Amino acid sequence: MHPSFPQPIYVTKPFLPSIEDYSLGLEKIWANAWLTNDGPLLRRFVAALERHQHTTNLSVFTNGTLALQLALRALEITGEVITTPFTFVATAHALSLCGIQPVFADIEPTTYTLDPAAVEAAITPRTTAILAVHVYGHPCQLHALSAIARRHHLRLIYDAAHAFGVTVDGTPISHFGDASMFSFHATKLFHSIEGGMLTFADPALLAPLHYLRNFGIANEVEVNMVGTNAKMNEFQALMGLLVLRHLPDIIARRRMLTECYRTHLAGVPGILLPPALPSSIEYNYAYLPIQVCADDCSLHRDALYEELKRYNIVSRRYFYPLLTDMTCYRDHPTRDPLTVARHTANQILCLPLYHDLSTDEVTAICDIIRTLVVQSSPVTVVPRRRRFGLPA
Ligand code: T4K
Repeated sequence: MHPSFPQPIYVTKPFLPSIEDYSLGLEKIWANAWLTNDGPLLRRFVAALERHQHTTNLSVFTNGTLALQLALRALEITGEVITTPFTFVATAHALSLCGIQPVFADIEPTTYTLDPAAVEAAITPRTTAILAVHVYGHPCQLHALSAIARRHHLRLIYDAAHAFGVTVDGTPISHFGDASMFSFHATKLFHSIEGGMLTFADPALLAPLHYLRNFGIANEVEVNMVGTNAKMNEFQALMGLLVLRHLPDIIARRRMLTECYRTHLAGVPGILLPPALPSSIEYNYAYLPIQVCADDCSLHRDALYEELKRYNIVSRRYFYPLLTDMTCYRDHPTRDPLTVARHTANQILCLPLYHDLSTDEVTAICDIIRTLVVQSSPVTVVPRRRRFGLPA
């Protein structure tokens, strides 16, 4: 049997540039004595992001959640917004905090993104927008969602928290929809410690977003609108600038580790990986989700999650429970039975994936999973028909 890891292997670990490079940047911050409020590093970071994203229609914020709230404010979204229950809670919280009612619709079984048919079925006269999530960096059905939005005169906003670096037919994913929010949190493949970015189709949003993230201040004596404090500081911008330089290496490394997982988990009964994305999509390998199908291997996802912890492997059940099962959304009226989302949330498990992870560690994690699945089989596997009281 494989020994447990001496140190915890977490689901993720932030990529860190060299401490020498960060220290050089700190010296500049010290010399400038300018720590936040549109400082020189922030401006350089924005310029670098504009080059990377091929657009000047972007704005950066102190985190992704505030960025999303301010996108909703700038686009003047009200009423009901259709979104997914299979996401991090911040997606729905951004709506709720803006006084908007989230309406949850079901997802697709392979990419786990919103099912366009479910979105269309959820539209009511109060619907004003769709807030779709490129969960794990998997692009949503961009064309189908955009057609629905056009047909019903709805805004289309993407929570692209996981999707930095993804392109579709060579176009950065930030170019789709009315606005997209990217999270630069430390747990993301690209990060600025904390941070967020909005990209948007209408250049007229640049000015209101600029005001909204800085209390609505226009100048020393003018406050244009009720804004908040969502500014990114110089330390965050410095980290973002340095990590951005390494992005191609980061993605290449994650791709290699993902392929290693795919090779070593192939044929393990009951362990499913999402199918590879079409070649038109340049993926960022943001997460390594597997589905644990107890019907095929007898080991329930939660048992595997607990067993892995005994080996010091700290996987995560992103995104379980469904938002609709959380206390704060439990009493929320939901018309859709959310069959696929519920099934997925009960089977999903995200395995460790980060730059510093070695292929030996990936191989060991896969060996441990294979052993656990095989070990559990003779004791607990009950043929499906017997479990349901049917003759074998
Ligand atoms: N929309 C979506 C779809 C999102 O996934 C998120 C954030 C947002 C919106 C909101 O964006 P932000 O406002 O956060 O920019 C983490 C992150 O905190 C959160 O940003 C992220 N999604 C979510 C999916 O994951 P937790 O509660 O799982 O984080 P935590 O602290 O348990 O960290 C996970 C693992 O990462 C730890 O086990 C160890 C490792 N870790 C973490 C940190 C913070 C490190 O090794 N070093 C670190 O500094 O939420």
